[in-house]
Amino acid sequence: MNDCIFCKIARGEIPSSKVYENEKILVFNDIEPQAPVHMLVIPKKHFDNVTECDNETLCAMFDAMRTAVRNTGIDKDGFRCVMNTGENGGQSVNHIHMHVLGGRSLQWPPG
Ligand code: DGP
Repeated sequence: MNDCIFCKIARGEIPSSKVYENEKILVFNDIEPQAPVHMLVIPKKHFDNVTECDNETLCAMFDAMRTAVRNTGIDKDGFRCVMNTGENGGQSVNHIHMHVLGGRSLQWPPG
């Protein structure tokens, strides 16, 4: 067992506000929401970041994301998916995760 915070969330050792879950993937609400809807999509298996994750898992993440955006209704007006990666990318939790933001108009480019 490792000390990764998202592994602990995936194992249910730390509570989370779940949006969607299947055998491989968990979607839960971000603890510091930056938009009315701000979800995180993670694989239950640990990968540090997108460069280390296998294609099958990435596909499962995108599949779960599509279900989650439909379930929350943000698919209608649009949303944004972001994977912050590494130091320059602003990744603070080293367990691959996809931010899914929606429910308001989002600015571009990010800072
Ligand atoms: P990033 O900076 O891209 O690595 O994003 C990490 C996100 O994870 C950040 O938006 C806050 C969120 N986060 C960190 N710890 C927790 C937690 O314990 N629970 C939940 N729900 N979100 C967390």
